[in-house]
Amino acid sequence: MRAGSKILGALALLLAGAAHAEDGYRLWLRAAVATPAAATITLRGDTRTLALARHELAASLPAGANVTLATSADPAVAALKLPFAPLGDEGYLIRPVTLNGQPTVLVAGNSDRGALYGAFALLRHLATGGTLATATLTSAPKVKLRVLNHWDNLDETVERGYAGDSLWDWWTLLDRIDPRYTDYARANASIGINGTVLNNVNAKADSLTPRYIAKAAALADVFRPWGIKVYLSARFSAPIELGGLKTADPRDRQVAAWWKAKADEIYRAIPDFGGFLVKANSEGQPGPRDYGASHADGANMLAAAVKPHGGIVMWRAFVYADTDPSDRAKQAYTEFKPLDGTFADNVLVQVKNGAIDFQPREPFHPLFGAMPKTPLMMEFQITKEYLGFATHLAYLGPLFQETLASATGRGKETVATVVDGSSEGHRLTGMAGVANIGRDRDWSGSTFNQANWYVFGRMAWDPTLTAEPIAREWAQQTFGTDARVVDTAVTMMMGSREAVVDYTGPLGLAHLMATGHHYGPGPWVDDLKRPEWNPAYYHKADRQGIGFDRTKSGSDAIAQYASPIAKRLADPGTTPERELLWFHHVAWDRKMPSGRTLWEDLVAHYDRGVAYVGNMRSQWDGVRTLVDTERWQKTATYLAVQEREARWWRDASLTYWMSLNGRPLPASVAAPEHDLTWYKAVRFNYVPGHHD
Ligand code: BDP
Repeated sequence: MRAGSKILGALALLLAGAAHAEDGYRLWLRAAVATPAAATITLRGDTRTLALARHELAASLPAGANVTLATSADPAVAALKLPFAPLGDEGYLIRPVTLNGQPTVLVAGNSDRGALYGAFALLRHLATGGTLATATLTSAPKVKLRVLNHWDNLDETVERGYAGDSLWDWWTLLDRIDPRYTDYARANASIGINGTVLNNVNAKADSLTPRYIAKAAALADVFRPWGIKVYLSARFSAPIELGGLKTADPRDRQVAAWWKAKADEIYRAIPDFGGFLVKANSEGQPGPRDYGASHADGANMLAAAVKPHGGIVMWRAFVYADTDPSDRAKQAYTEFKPLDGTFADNVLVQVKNGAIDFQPREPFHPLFGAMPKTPLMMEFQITKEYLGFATHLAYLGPLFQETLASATGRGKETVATVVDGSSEGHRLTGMAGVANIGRDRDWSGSTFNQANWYVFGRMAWDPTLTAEPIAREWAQQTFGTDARVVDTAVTMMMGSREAVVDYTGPLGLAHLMATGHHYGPGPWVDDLKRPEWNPAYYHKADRQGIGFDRTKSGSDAIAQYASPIAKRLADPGTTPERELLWFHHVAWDRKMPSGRTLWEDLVAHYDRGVAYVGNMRSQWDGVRTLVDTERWQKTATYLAVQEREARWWRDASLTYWMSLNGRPLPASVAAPEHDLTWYKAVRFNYVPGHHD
């Protein structure tokens, strides 16, 4: 190579480095001092996890800091008689102490994982304006299993994924361990996530073959020191597909023996394998109901297979059938509630936050609180299938908080106290989030989407945390502590989910998006083969009114809630306005608390949603010079997309509602840009996240 081209090569590398410098790869883990190693970090103990914790601290602690990483088993630490008991397996304690005559900040847990979480907590404390002198922190997770669900396929596509291909390069795995696997584990550990389901709930049996078990084991080896266990989605018919059996009936001895042998095989490769996640008898997936057996029969058979190894089964309650003519919102409860008390003690039933499907707003799922003898695991969707994919800015903290804080109507119980087990004294507890992570450089498709991964982890650790402070700590770690940027980001984020509700389905409307890929509006769709796949099924709009009557005169879904809640929901006047059309069919002319008619209010919501996005754009413009160019620009571009699409949603929806109700728009409201035929004709192919 000639000298000139060498220099050019070096320059290209440098530029590539610079181009990558602020591309979002580093997520919220950006704090790093100019002179690492200037701090004194003492390790009391010799594990890989403690070494990782030291490495984290070494990269970020200010010069002169003196920190000790330890577990409570260390004799010198034990001698301090600190309150370790309440920390459990994974909690941490941070405080200034004197150890061996030296002042130091102790970061410790009962396990090395606790110490690792403590190290990240200390860094978070420092990155959000705290000092070492004020570093007195204690925390233990309220939820035991804090798990990401990857809907990743073996062909490396991601169902409902909007951040590129799967992070798992299944094809090269085992030979090649992508450094991103480590970076992924590190990011998860920093927010307390301790499990990951590697493959799609719409599972292929191939994931359970020796070839793929070996690949999963390679990932488990990378994740283990970060405190993360691997789980697999299991296809219920695998004994037929892989084992050559004639049936997958869970009551069949050979079937149970096949699963037991399969579990033994997995545990030989992955000794700390977490267990199975199962989607059964839902949207065409096989399951025990195919044989007249119950969901509990299926779950318990798998649970018996993993039990000797300490594994668990997460059995999803997301079921609805085209053979069942009842309200889709009722079906999971109808099927699962009678099974309460029949599940093995290593089974969790995983319930989506709402009774339909991850809509921008749903009332909390009536199963929460209704199955006291069964640990119910929360399932949130972090990927924004219904909230604008990766391009729309929608911070999900308020959605998660709204669900978790919902009172179930049984004494002081809330969804959070059901999920964290405190209501019924369950020790096995869990929260799952459908991941928004892919191979994009910024992991989640946009900088602000990273906040949804972040807030999921933080709320899984403690479901009583609230959205705003988490948004703030995320923004401080992601953009730096300049208050102008942080305040702007937090203000934008906090109203952003409500804006999506406003421009896609205000006042309790839901499931109005286009078919299959779910991109954009399609409230007029009414010709799909399953009734409950049609938006028209959900809004039931006609000339007189709009909304789904779920009271006694309708599907009576409200009877699935505890009586104080059911009572409140029985009357449109006492139903929270934001859920009105979820529970009631309401006349367009109904007088609303605002003094306007329902129709006028509906229009106002659509307009408010669009205006909010416009506002976010101008707020973001205001911090242009304060945020690095690459992240600023991508966000600005996506906000422009969002504004265009918010208007599209608003215009298409209003045009359609007007075609049904024959009402004019209120005075001074902007007319939709096109007519209904135009909106109906809009078609898209090759939409991300949809691979049919
Ligand atoms: C829906 C998705 C579909 C998933 C399903 C599920 O559209 O892709 O397979 O939920 O959760 O939200 O099983």
